[in-house]
Amino acid sequence: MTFQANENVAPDPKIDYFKDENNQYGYRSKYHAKKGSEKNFEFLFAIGDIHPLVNARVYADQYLSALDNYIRGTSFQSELMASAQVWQTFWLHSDVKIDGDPQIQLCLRFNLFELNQSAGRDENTSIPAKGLTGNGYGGHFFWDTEMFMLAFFTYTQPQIAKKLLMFRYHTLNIAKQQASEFGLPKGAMYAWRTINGYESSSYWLAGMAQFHINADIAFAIEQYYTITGDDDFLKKYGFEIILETARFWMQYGNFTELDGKHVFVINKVTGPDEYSALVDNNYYTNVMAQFNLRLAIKYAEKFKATDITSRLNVSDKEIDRMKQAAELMYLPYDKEKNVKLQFQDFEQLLPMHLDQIDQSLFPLLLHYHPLMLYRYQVNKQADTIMADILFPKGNTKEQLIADYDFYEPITTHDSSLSKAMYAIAASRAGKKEQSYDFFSQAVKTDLLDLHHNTQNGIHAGSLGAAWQGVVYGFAGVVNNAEHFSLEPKLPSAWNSIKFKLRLHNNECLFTIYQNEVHVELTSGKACEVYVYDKKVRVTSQHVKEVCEY
Ligand code: IFM
Repeated sequence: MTFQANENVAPDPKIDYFKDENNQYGYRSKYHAKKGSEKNFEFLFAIGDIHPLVNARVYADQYLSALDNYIRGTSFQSELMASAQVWQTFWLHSDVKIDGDPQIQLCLRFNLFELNQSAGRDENTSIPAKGLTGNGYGGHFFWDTEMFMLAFFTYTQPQIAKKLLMFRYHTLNIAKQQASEFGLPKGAMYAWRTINGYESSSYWLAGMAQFHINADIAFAIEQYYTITGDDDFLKKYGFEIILETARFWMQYGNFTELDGKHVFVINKVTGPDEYSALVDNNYYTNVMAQFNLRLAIKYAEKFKATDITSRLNVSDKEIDRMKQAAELMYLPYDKEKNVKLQFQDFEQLLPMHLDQIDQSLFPLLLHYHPLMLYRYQVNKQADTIMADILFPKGNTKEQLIADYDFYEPITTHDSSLSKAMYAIAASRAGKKEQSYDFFSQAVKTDLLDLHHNTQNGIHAGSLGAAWQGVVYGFAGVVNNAEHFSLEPKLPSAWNSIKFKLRLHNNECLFTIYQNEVHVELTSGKACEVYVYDKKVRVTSQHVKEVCEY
């Protein structure tokens, strides 16, 4: 869509059109307003994208006539008040207050503001990786939405989370078409980067091959369902996506013999880390695919013999195959080091000593050819560590520490999505100072332009990841739990963190101090909150319960 604003209806010769140093087009026009004077502006919109979800001509007509009617019936003052109201409601439910760190507080609020601004709300759009602030990544949507930003919406404004997931539902047919054109008879293959459902990666090796996007979407649906209990969504839309993405893994992966065992493998994929590509059995991808398959199995059993499973042609035989694949999923692991391997042959790659590389050569992607980087044990961003964060159950603290100590020294954090994830992992591993350092760099990414490229747009995923850093990291909220469950580890310099979260029909206000958690029910009837192994029950609204830890 192009947009233009003219003064006084007729194009004004005084308007100064320009192209700035970042190749962005714009115009300036100065207007000296005298108190009490009036000025008219005309806004022109041109919508010209070919979008399978939107008929541009119909959309433009409808949009412009609705806008026209709307503008005639409103005034600047009433718009200002309505906007203030929207933002007041937003902050009431979604603010995070940090007592004891004003700079981080400012950055965090900036991040939450940008997240809220950027989220699509019409089911035909998601959240671009650069929000609505720049033309970096061509306005495309990635896994950034489901894995880094959506949790914030799901826990605080689930109605927006649902709209974002509906974008994936409306593009499911395109994902199925892509799988079929690719040569897979069944399943859905979501685009790694897209604006309209179709794959837009130009560099398929590091783009399209990031098939984990399929399981990331399934993961986000499960998170939405666990937190909201929205049965209607699951039955009508969510299960179908979970099933079709699970079918993709059954087509792309295969059973084989490896190290003397019968296993299910997923070869030739690119994991989250973009300093490696087209690998066999990426740990993150396989563990997410396993989760995706188990979700499909769980809900196929829940909906067995209903019109839902018959509409989707689910058979017992298909579900049995999925069970075998999930059970036999190959997860590369070095027994001696007690470390999960990023992918099957990761240890055969050359070592890279990041501390011996000159600082001027970072980010490495701007100084080395990808094929050079792919030969080394070096990470652009959190990869296996993400799996540890998402699936903490069954992982001992020793295992987490072993993974952290293995991957942290070889990670450059050249992707802005990395540091907040390492902040969470460090917090859980008991490395308080490192956790705070990583978090504070993640949260300041855009306001302080730490990657020196905010002129191309904010790093929306990083903004959402910073929220996770506070909530999952320092407050220690256990993600996807059926009850509120917290294991706080507050930075020493902070007095408290305060935020609200929703779970089903309850909303609670949590205030976390160094040794106490205060909980207040702000809407709903009653709920249980676990703080480490202690349980408190909140039964009346606005009555504070205190739990020491
Ligand atoms: O999705 C990310 C990816 O993980 C790293 N490169 C940038 C993409 C868009 O933010």
